[in-house]
Amino acid sequence: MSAVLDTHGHDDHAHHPTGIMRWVTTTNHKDIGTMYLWFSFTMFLVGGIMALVIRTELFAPGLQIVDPERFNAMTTYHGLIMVFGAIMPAFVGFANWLIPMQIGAPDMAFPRMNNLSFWLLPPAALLLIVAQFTPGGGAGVGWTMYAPLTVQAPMSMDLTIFAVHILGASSIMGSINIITTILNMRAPGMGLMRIPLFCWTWLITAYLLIAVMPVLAGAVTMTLTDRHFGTTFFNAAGGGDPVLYQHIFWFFGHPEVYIIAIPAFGVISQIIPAFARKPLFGYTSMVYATASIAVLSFLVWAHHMYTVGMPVEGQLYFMYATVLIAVPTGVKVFNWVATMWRGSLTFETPMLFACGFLFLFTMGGFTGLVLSIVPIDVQLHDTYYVVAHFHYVMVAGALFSAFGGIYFWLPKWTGKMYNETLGKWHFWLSFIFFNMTFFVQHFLGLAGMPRRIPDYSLQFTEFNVISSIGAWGFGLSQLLFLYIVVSTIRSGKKAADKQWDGADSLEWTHLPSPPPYHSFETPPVLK
Ligand code: CA
Ligand code: CU1
Repeated sequence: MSAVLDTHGHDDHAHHPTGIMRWVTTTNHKDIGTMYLWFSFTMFLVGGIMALVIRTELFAPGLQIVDPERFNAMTTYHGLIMVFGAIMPAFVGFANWLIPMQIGAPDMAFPRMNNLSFWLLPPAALLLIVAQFTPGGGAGVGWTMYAPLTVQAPMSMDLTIFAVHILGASSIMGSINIITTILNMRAPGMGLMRIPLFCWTWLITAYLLIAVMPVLAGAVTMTLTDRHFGTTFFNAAGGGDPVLYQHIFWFFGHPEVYIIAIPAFGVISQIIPAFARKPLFGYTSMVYATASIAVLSFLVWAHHMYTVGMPVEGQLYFMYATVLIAVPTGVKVFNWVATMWRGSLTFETPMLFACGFLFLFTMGGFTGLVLSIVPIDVQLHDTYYVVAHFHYVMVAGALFSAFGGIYFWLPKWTGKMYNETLGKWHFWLSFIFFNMTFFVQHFLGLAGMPRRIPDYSLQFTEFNVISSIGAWGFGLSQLLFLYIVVSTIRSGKKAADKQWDGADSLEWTHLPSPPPYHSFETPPVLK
């Protein structure tokens, strides 16, 4: 008998689970990364269907397909599912796949905890979906779950609170894993200022998550005790204050925006150098700019609540602090453009998504600046302008970055090459339909159409029709993405040994020495 016995005397090979049990019990960072990415895509479709319910109702004034309660539940769970189920897990998937490979570690620091981090997600997602079908329907409280409405919401609110707790626990465990891996498991000789920028962005994001997820947990726990245990944290009649909820929520909520955006910055910072055939411009300033954005993100939360009746000094402080974030963000955009400057640019699908990101995310940043100005925000607060703004940040920012990253690393992950023509189709369809959906919403907001409303006045009809057609186009375009990925896995052509000429920030692991500065030493030349 030649079986390999492990330290407990077990036959290692005999106990290797196969089939579904392989995925349930896996501690391999690549398996877990893959599961995160597929989970994320599934939630993207679920949240997307909810978005299409919203946009279909808004195709015409008057009520056609859903009642107002259902509509409000749709906006709520669309937001929660997209933020916590689709975007965040997508970037944790990238972290699992890339961080160990980029720093030369055999796996994540705590592989079993890594497994648990992932497997907490499906039950939480299930709670958010099942909430729609509980007595009273989904809670139409908005993804921000503002008090005092949450205190009166139906029992689905309790499912939602439990889901948020589970998601938070998962994020915190994932963050502990990422921080420990990056700080302790780098290849010998690899200083922190030599790790690929994607690792830096996740290191910073993980600290943000550990700082703010407990704050969100606190906010929803106080909501829970207000609902069931007679406390009055958010009830003025008992000495509490509903505005307190908003302060706590946005102390989590604003850093959350950067928890989503910063790993997206990391992916873009890996893609652009590869297709410009130049090292990343200003690596050090990128690291410091990212860290500054993270620190500033804790100091601006009340720009979401200018209209609650805060003193003008408070409004001024939060306005100036918010505007300050444009400085490090400008540094990053400058560095990305400078990386492209005089490079030998080519525009394969990952680069198209990176450029789409750069253009549209910057636009979302500018409308954010517009909203940071108090007198303007007082006019635009809770209008479709805000909806347009944050969808430029979330969809054209985070989602386009994730698409770019998937096309960029798919050859490495699967050993197969996707269909470049179809990839470009996916980009252009997404780009055009995204703008068709959301650009017009700026005009709706400026004209005064409120957000989270199932019906609207006649004068808003034309732009809503355009937006709804755009949304269906965008949604259907994502089926093309699914087809591209599945057909790559099943029948894609074999990828080149060094796809993107080895500039995918992972190739250094074939070398005997630690990775060169900026991911690669000499700019690779395309044949
Ligand atoms: Ca309607
Ligand atoms: Cu904010």
